[in-house]
Amino acid sequence: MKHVELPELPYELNALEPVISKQIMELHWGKHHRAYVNNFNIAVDQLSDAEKTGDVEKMISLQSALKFNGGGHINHSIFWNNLAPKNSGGGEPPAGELAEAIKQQFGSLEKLIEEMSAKTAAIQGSGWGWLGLHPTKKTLQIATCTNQDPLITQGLFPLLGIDVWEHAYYLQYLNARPDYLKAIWSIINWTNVQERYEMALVGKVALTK
Ligand code: MN3
Repeated sequence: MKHVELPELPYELNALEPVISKQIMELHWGKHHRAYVNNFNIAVDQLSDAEKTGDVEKMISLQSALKFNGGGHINHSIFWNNLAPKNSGGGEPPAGELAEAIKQQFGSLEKLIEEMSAKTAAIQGSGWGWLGLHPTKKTLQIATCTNQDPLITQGLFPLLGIDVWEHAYYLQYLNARPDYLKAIWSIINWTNVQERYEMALVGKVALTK
């Protein structure tokens, strides 16, 4: 049974060039994200079978596959919408409430970018850099997660995620993760981040918008 599905991309595979190549998108969305979706669905079916037979050990053994593949699906679903082609608003600075909050808490958008890039570049191994919202303090926070752990595991609502698994950049940027992190800001869809911010402020987490 299909519990989750691979979302359509909101743009063409080559639309993020030259920052992210068509080939990376074909593999990243078409193969990697598809694998997280398929493997999550398989694990949920297995969990359902284990529940029916009361197989507690099996249920426990499925937890890491559920977290890894479910997290992979959630993170990438957000990521695709966090990006936009340069001719469709990519890189245009945020406006409204989000812009105000960034200015108040970080001093400027440039400062936020600097801090988030540095922390994300420093992730050991594979993971994600995030701008999140603390659900009760309503403050913006920069955080990092390893593997495919979703940001909610750190108690924050995800607003903007940057994938620093090697599959996200290696074909173009080789080992130069900081170069990828410098380039990606020119295709960030701040309108999407602003929408996610407004929803997060009222306690909602959107995955596919
Ligand atoms: Mn990825």
